[in-house]
Amino acid sequence: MYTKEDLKNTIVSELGEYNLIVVSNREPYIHIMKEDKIVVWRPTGGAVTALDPIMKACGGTWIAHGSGNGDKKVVDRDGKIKVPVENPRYTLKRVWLDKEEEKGYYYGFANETLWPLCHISYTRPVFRESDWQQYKKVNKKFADAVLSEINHSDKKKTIVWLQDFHMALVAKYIKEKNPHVICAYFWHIPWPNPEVFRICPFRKEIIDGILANDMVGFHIRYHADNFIDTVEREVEAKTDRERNSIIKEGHETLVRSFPISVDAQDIENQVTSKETEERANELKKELSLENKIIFLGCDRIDYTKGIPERLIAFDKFLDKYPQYKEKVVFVQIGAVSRILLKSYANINSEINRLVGEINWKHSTSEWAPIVFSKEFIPYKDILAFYRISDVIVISSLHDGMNLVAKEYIASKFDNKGTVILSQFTGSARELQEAIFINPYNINEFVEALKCSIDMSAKEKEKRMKVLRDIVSENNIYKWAATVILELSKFYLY
Ligand code: GDG
Repeated sequence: MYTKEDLKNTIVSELGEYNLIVVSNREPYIHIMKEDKIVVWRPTGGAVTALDPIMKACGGTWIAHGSGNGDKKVVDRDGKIKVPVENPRYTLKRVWLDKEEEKGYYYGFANETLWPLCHISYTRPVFRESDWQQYKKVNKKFADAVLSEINHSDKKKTIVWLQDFHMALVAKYIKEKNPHVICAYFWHIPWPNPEVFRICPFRKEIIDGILANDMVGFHIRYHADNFIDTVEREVEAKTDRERNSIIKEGHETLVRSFPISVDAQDIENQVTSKETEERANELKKELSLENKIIFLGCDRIDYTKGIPERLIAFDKFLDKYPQYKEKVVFVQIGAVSRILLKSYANINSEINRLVGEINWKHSTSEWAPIVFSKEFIPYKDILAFYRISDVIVISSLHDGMNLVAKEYIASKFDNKGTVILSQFTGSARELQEAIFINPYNINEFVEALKCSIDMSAKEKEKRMKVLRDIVSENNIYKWAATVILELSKFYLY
């Protein structure tokens, strides 16, 4: 199994002295004011969950939007703080955005344009010129924050590692001022085919911005190929399918796939701790889950995650197999996100309505079929829920990877537990021992729920063992090392 020490050794042997700068919109730690006290939160979201262990292992600087109402109170003059606060391992540098910037760049262009454009879930993207202008302005701000770090970084090699669809133009702005900086970009969501992407009025500038990077990564080969196809269709550039690279105006961008993962060992350690065991027992009692078959859904509340589809399938399952009434419970957890947007307010109302209707329809004096929590839950509690649940249900309509699937597998230290997984997630490519569903096919979904109960204990254990081997072998440290090894090729020139 690849460890954090192996990752450190790989970096030192490949790059020697280095200065790693990660840039993302979301910060890994948020300081929140609560009744005159400042508390630290770990925000929801896949990219942050994946990168924090890497930064803890490698050190460096993480530049992100300071979005907490206590954030300014704890940083130094440069907006910096060492994190994690209790055991500092790297520097978090916060970039401040005003309301107009946040509205246009984050809510508008990132979440109402790029997110629906790249996910095939039939939510129409919105194209506003004003959002695009704010997106460009904020990307410049992030580029300036990076450049100011490089000036201070003496002779070390600098690697800038940009994260996700919020940062499409940052490499371009960096390279305009300092062409020698190595920039890598990881796009955490799907890249659609050219037919879908071509409706975006700003597509050529977006592609130009991305091609300023020396390497661009996607979770799966399919999305990388979609990107190359889009480039071929939209801009004048030479694509090399052998090398999987694109050359534009003499600059080469490698296009690669790196399936992201989790810190499997750390998850297992936390799940098997006394503390999690106790919390798991408490939750079972509090929520009347003792002696029940527990289905679990855990997602940021988002219209791409297929939450209504899974509730409807569960409703139909109870209609078709009433013998399971009072024997099963569906626990749906995960925090509300991007709630200021209409599409997210709508999905929230729809989920609330469905939970209300299904519970009303099937509940008895002793039992309600669905337990629903949309509060932000501490990560320790998420792990406790993984521990007590029999089946994880992942029904995304489209998902770059889906880390919940991998977290759940990593948590099943006793090889008990079953994964129902949408075929439209990136993780479906690796996790072949899951029970696959097409979330749009409700009848098939109902049978998958039934199958996850009926499957023999021996078969479940056999499948979980294989899944656990995959996740522990291809963990987050191996993922980062693979990226670094690819990047290190630049230093050979
Ligand atoms: C994007 C891509 C890709 C959820 N609710 C709470 C909470 N979570 C945590 C989960 C998990 C993370 O959020 C969700 O990760 P996913 O990967 O499932 O999904 P996205 O947020 O959409 O992530 C995705 C990922 O980036 C990484 O590249 O896999 O395809 O869409 O870690 O546990 N965490 C806490 N409270 C909650 O209420 N603490």
